[in-house]
Formats: sequence, C-alpha cells, structure tokens
Amino acid sequence: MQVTTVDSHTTASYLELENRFSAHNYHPLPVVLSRGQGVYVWDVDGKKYYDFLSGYSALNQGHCHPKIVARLIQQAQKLTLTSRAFHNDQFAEFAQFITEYFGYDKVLPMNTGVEAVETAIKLARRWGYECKGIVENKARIIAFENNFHGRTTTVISFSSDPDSFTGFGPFTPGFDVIPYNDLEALAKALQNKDVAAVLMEPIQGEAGVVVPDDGYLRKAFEYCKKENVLFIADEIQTGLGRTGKMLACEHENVRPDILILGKALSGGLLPVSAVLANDEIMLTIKPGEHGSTYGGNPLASAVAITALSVLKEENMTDNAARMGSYFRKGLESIQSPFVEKIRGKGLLNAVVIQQTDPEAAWELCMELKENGLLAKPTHGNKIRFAPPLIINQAQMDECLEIIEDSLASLK
Ligand code: IF1
Repeated sequence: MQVTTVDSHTTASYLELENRFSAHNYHPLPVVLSRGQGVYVWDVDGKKYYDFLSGYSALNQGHCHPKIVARLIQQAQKLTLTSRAFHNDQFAEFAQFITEYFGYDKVLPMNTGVEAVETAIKLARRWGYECKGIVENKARIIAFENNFHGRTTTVISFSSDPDSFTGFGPFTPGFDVIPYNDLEALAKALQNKDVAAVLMEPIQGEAGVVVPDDGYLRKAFEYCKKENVLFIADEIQTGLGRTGKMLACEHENVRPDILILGKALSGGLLPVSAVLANDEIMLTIKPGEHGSTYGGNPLASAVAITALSVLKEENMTDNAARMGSYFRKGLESIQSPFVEKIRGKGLLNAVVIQQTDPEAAWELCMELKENGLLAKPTHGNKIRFAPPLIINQAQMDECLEIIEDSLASLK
C-alpha cells in the first residue's frame, strides 16, 4: 500500500491530505493548527492566533494547561486503562472528588458528551419506570426546539435541525420537542403523566448562544418538581465556568436532578464526560446494565481531577464573568452596522451578523483569521466568541481591536 507522507508541510498540502483521506463531515476554516498554549494557537506556517472557539468550550483552562499535561504524562506512565472489570485507584478518587465538587451522591463516568446524554436518558427512563411508576416503554422526555445534545441516532431523534437528522431515520421514539424559553408550552407538555424528565441546555449553544429570559430556568425547574419530573441539565458546553458561574444553572439557583458534564472536564486533553445524580436516580441502574470500555479509566480520572482543580485554583469562573462583560461592552462600543445583536453570559457569547449577505459571517471569520483571531459561524449568521477562561484584559483589548478592524473591512 502506498504510504503518502506530506511532501511539504504547508497548509495546502495538509488540506489536500485531509480532503483525500478523511470523511467530509465538516467544513472547517482553511487553517491547519500545529501548536496550542493558553489562549493561543499556531498554524503550520508559524502564524499565531487567538483561539475564540476553545474546542467548542472544551478548552476552558486554555490549550495544554501545564498542570493538566503534567498529570496526564505522570499517569500515562503508570496505568491508563483497567476497564471496569477491575477497580482502579484513580477512578475511586475521581468519583469522590467530582461528587463532592458538585454536591451529588454519585457519578457515572463516560467519555464523549453525547454518551453522557444517552446515559442521562437511560437513567431518566429507568427512574420513570421504577420510581414514578410510568408504564414500561411509555416514558416521555421533553426536549426543546433548536437543541443540540450530540449526534447519536437517539439524540438526533429529538433534534429540530434537518442537518442533524435528515437521512438518518428511523428515529428513537419517546421525545416531545417544545419551544425553548416558553413556560406555557412547558406547563402544557408536563400535563402528560408519562413524562419522566425534561432535558435542557441552560443556554442553547449551537443555536447561536440563545439565552432564555431571566427566571425561565428557575420556573422550568419548579414546574418539573411540581409534576414529579426530573430536570436534566446538559452543561457540557455551558458548565465548568464558561458562563461566569461554575454551572450555568447557578445563575438561577437551579440544582438539576441529573447533571451532565463533558468537554472541559478534561481541559481538552482527552474525552471525559460524566453524569451526576443522587442515589434514588443513580442506583436504578444495576451492575452490568450500562457502561463503556474507557468510562472511568485512570488516565481520564487523573486528568479530570486536575482539570477541575485548576478551574478553582486559578479563579477561571470569576475571570469569565469579568472578561465576558468587558467583551460585550467592548463589542457594543464598536457600533458596527453589521452587528445586529450581541448575546451571551460570561465567556459564552455570540454576535448575530446582519442577514443581508448570507456569506457575511463566513467572510468575517476569514478576515478575523487573517488578523489573528479564530472563530467560526454557527447556523449561518451567528458567530460564537468563546475564548479560554484564562484570557486577560490586555489580550481581550487586542482581540476587540482585531474584531473592530475585521468588521470595518466588511463591505
Ligand atoms: C460537533 C455543536 C457545539 C454540546 C452539548 C452535548 C454535546 C455537545 C450542549 C455532545 C457538543 C460540539 C459537537 C461538535 C461541535 C460542538 C457544538 F456545534 F455541534 F453544537 F459546541 F455547539 N451537549 N458540541 O454542545 O458532546 O459528543 O461532541 O462530546 O458535533 O460538530 P460530544
């Protein structure tokens, strides 16, 4: 078999290799990165950028955080995987650490975010049958229009985005999709006694950072409690300091019955996700009824403890709150005619670009790239701006300048 090596380490040669040998399931910005450190990444030509996507919020702690990398290397030379057929010391410590960190009885460890979402769905259904007395196979779960919870067949079954579900049927039944940020619709949907749970993003990330009205989260939670329905918060993107609180639910004093975490749980070093719940819910799954080869592996456990620790030690959540409002004020003061709306919380923000030219958002991202800042449009005309939570004011000032200059160059 002919082994093709990269004949020249240029952006074009890497793009050619990827185009030829990888599935075309993404449309990335034409930049090839080879190094990351803190808020910065470098491409193969040595050009330096601010990373304003942060791996879709998996890099809250910044690229290659030295303490997390050091812990990974140390554990990688000791024990990386036992499977759950045997115990390992790191998972036991991680289980205690994360449950005390977030205040839940137990954790069920998985790897990717969507696996944790699937786990939460299975837990909610099992609780519905065993604790709420819903008739077997009749449990309903309420989800919301414009949600994004991952790309497995069950999870896209309740997506409202044709790009996510078209041509992938048949779909998993048992989900009711209602409008987000609409308490009347929720109250109506909760009248069905077969509803086991509500699955919600506290802020809808992929939908373009849609922040619900103040009080919506709290009221939705109260409605669920009144109807004996579990409130599941998908904090895979909004959690771990991103919105200026450790969890976005904290903005409204909501403590979810089931908490789903992922992405920055490992500081962007390897896939680690987790589902947290109290015993009444968690113990409905018995030995041998759910799991995963890598779930709770010692390497992920050690990395996750360190990733969670540095979040607190380095006050990243407070910095996200401060730098987030500084960023939104800075954007407002640019007064660009192309900016229709600015929205977000903490360092999860998005700008809605004037709809006139459908390519405007992409062109702006290409201009930003030329000027040293990486961001990507979401759903056409929205651009998500989400740098690592360690960004400081001087760096933010430079980024605001780059954004202002790039907006000015739009025709
Ligand atoms: C892609 C989006 C963001 C998530 C929430 C679960 C998951 C995600 C709230 C699943 C993952 C990623 C997936 C990635 C791009 C990115 C994304 F654009 F897809 F929607 F961030 F907004 N819940 N989001 O945001 O976690 O299985 O991926 O670990 O699929 O393109 P995962």
